[in-house]
Amino acid sequence: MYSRKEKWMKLQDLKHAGLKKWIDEVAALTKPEAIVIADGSDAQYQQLVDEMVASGLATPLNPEKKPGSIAFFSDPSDVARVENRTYIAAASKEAAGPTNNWIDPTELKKTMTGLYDGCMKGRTLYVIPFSMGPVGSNIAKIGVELTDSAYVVTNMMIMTRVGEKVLDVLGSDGEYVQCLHSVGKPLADGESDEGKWPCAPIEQKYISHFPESREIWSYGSGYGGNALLGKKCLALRIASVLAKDEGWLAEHMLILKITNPEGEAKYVAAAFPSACGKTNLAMLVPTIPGWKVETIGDDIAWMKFGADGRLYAINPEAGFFGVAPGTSLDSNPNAMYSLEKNSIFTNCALTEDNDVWWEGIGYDAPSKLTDWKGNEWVQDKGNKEQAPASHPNARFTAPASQCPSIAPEWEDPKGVPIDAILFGGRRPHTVPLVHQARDWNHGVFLGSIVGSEITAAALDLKAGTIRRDPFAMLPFCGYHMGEYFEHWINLGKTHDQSKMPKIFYVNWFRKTDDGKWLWPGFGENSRVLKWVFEACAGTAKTQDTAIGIMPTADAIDRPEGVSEDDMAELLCLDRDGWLKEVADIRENHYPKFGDKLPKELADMLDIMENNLKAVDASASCGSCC
Ligand code: OXD
Ligand code: MN
Repeated sequence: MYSRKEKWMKLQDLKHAGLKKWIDEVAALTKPEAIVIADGSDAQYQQLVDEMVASGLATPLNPEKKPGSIAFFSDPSDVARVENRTYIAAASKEAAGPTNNWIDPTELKKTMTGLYDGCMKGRTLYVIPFSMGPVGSNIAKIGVELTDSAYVVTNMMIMTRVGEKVLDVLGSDGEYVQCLHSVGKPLADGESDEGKWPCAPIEQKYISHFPESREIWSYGSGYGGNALLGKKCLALRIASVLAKDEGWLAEHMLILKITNPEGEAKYVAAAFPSACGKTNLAMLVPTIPGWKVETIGDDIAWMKFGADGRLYAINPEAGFFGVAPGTSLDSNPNAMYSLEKNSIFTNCALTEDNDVWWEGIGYDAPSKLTDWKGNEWVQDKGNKEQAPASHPNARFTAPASQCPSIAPEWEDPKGVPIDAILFGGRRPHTVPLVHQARDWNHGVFLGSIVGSEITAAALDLKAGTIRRDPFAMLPFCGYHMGEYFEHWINLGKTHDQSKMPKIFYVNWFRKTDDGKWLWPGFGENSRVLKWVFEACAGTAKTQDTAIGIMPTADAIDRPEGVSEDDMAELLCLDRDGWLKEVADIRENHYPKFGDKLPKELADMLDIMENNLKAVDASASCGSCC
């Protein structure tokens, strides 16, 4: 047993007795044919790639167009995170809260142990020691993922710091988060999954988190957030529990650095629900002369208080797992340059000369393509019903170090001091381009009411309705969301608020009544970031309003194509719209959290309502709303 691939580090070389024991237990249960320890070396990465290419699972891309890169095509049923099969198996249902799926942990472990039994027969068990955050940073955490997917190993090698350097920090008894993963679908005797993307049927998929024991067990999916367990599972769901217990924050936030023409820099963290352009904002190219934006991270921020009372953030990841469709040299040139080489593409379309193509890449499809399902695909521009060539959730996995806008300090182990936190979502009406919270609790209130418009009918919601996603954490909080709000409120009570980040709510997605965008977005969002910068520096032109601090009408430079009237509409106080918002929060949103809703937030809602009612209805926003 375990005789294959002996040239890599061996099990007996591991110094950590607890880790060795766990690997032995998992191997005894899952019965792999071999065990390989991921050492993080280029040679091992290349060997895994070569094996996946040889088996037909990976397609090598044209070395002249995408050097060092490969493409994968998943099973058509395994294309995204599966929220309805994602569980927070806390000791009680109450601890998981009303917004998470829950199964009793003992029962869930029993079910999953049954599924794991023998599931790796004929396959290799890979051991991936990884660090979320720069190795050795006091904000970083170590995890070890055991998986039977080489696709997962290569993606984890880009997305996290993997290998011997991590084992060195772990030493002989260091703490780590156990992450167990199998693609599922055990092989029958004599069967091989060469070239196939194995996965289990939906009812056998489980993405399970055991917050008390800090364990992750994932079964049945090989895709993204279900399988790369350092990302959403560890860095958000488990880390949010650690953060609550240890007094810090694990958030679904990008981190960027903005520098003014005088060379002064501020650091901004920003939370938006999925598919609201976090990667684009993190890599924005400013349109205002003299200003510079650099990237620290595009998806997750871990923030801890420093000795000076400020909140310091690291990006726990080392790569980008970005949505490909819509990414182009226009929408996000820095992402396009990041993925030029050494990248992994999943479910993109393939050109005849082995390059990738996706909808919204910025140029027409070449005459013939292979779509993500492996079928020949010829673009039919007149046909709006034509199925896309790449899956809408097709992804690129690219090293962050290849991003031209990456900030030199992106791997600073002590993190960067955060000056501003932004919340936002897709809100075609009501919510202005930007407003600022009056204080910390008001900021927590703004985070708690984040929502985004459903653009196409999804789940049980009708298109056009607002799906609340507080702090953009609803799918990612590992405990009761009411307690999560409380944790944020408590940080404001126990720390010097004058040193804490200022909090803002932004909305790039305002539309006119006939459905046109009021704000151009993308690089032009730098104009809003400039106002945020000035608000942090105390130099912004501001006015106090019923909903918080807002820019004066002339405070934000107008981009080309945005008229004075458009700007007035973007910055108006829509009294009636906000009163409807208050009613929706009161009736439909806050009651979900029951008696765990902090009183401070209920009070904020009352204050906002009273403020709005005191506004003269006829004078609230002239004719624009
Ligand atoms: C992601 C998400 O993939 O938020 O980052 O869904
Ligand atoms: Mn995300």
